[in-house]
Amino acid sequence: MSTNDRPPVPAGRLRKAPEGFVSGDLINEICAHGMDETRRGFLRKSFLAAGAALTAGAAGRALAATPAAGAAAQAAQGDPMILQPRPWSTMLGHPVAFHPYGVPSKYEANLQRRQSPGLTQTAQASVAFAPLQGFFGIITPNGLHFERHHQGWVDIDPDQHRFMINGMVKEPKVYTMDDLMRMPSVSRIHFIECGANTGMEWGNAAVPTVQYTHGMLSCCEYTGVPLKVLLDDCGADLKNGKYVLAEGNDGSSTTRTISMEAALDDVMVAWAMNGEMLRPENGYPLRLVVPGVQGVSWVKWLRRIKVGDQPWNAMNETSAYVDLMPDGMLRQYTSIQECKSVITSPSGGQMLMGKGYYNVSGLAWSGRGKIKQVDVSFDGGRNWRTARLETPILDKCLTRFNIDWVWDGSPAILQSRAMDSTGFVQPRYGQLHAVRGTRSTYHNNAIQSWQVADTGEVFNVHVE
Ligand SMILES: Nc1nc2c(c(=O)[nH]1)N[C@H]1C(S)=C(S)[C@@H](COP(=O)(O)O)O[C@H]1N2
Ligand SMILES: [Mo]
Repeated sequence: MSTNDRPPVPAGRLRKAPEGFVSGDLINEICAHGMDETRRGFLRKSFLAAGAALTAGAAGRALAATPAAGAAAQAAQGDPMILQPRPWSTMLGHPVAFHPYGVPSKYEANLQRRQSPGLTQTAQASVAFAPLQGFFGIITPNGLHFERHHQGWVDIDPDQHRFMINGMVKEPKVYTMDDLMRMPSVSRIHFIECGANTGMEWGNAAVPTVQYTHGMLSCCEYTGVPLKVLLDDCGADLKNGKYVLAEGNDGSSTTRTISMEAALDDVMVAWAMNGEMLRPENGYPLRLVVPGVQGVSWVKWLRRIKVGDQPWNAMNETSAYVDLMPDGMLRQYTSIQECKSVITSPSGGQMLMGKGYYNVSGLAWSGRGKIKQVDVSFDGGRNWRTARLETPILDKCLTRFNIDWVWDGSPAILQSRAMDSTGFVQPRYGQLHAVRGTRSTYHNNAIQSWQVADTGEVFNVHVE
């Protein structure tokens, strides 16, 4: 079905997910024991209660804006919202620069990064998930970028920050921010995904919304200087230097080994995201951008790059960010984030408000290149239709897909399956489990399933 021959059915409406209303205990329980009918019942109740609270409260815009055709029909029936003067059309507006730095509308207050109560966290070693269900297109707004810190975030005075390159180089050098920002810069759009994204879902459908299943994912335009330029500047030994070590300046001193091949390819020493300086939470004033590679290598508050001839086996390369394989061995140095996708609307915790047309929308990405195709199934993987890919379609970048769906009111299971430019196809859980077992935490790129009940409620379910 193309956009031009949409059937003449009433437009379906979507109630937004009331994130943050599900009790932490419930999520803990689901994480520990998986989903069953009792827990599903509790979930349903908490979402219904939250829905009521939302309609009553300030965020009363619980129903998505009615699409144009629906609005026109209402006007014909005498909708006072369009026929009568509205309060805001007869009052003085706010002055310019009322907010010298702009803030979102108060009606969008529900859209926040959130911590999952189901994860063990301390105030510092923690993660806040991005609300993917509320994003449009491919760019993550800076204030909603996911956050992952091993030892809290710091706000470093750029005048006090120094960046060093040493190890197997002709001339070790220390750069100030001014030095770096004078160098030839590039700007590129890339996704960043924590290797632990979707980690809670290895065994069973565990958490209720896409924010918690896939929200350790963001996508920005980064500006910085290619690492290659700096390695050249210091005369790196490219014959014997096979790796670089990136080191952060926070309390965790996060360090990661990166291959020289990647370092000379598209790795950037970046100071900006989405047209402004990095946010402190994301590494201000300097972070490494390692396109296609898991988030832990994107070292924040970057202070040093060391050139060496073998991997360093740092803490985050031996005890964390390693993949537990079925034979009990740990796989080290998995870096590339393989091809993956997820439907963000409708998604878990949302509610379809009646039969009719829905624009099903989601995100696809691959650490190996571009997205070539995304197929969507509405019957749990039996039949597939190809989605529309929105432009731009970039290397190692989120790609937005959309597809038309007319919901007939009966139960459905929605899935998306991405293919990248290498021909790699995103696996089903059954395929992933066959190779990787079920005890891993990291690098879960399996096909996500959302079950739509006949009531319109959408649930996270696990389909092997
Ligand atoms: N210095 C430093 N760099 C770091 C981390 C950290 O704790 N300290 N966390 C890493 C991890 S595990 C991830 S997933 C990404 C998260 O980046 P973000 O917080 O900008 O989303 O940063 C990486 N870089
Ligand atoms: Mo991470």
